[in-house]
Amino acid sequence: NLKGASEQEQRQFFEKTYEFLTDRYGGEKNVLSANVHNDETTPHMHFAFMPVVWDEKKQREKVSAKEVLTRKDLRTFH
Ligand SMILES: [Mn+2]
Repeated sequence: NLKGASEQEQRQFFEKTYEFLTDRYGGEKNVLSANVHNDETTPHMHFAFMPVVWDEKKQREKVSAKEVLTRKDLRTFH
């Protein structure tokens, strides 16, 4: 739990989390915002991104939350 962590540890945790999510969802071009909230019960991050996938047929990227946020994605998310 982050409550017992020092400020520096929390910072490192959120930086790692940001890197992980950014990497997982296609790089910084797809990141809309990332904000850490400390004013609620537990420190947490809000991470907003564009769900982009490669469209094989059209040979270009497309936006599809349905294809990015699959059951498998959520299951393997830790
Ligand atoms: Mn919040």
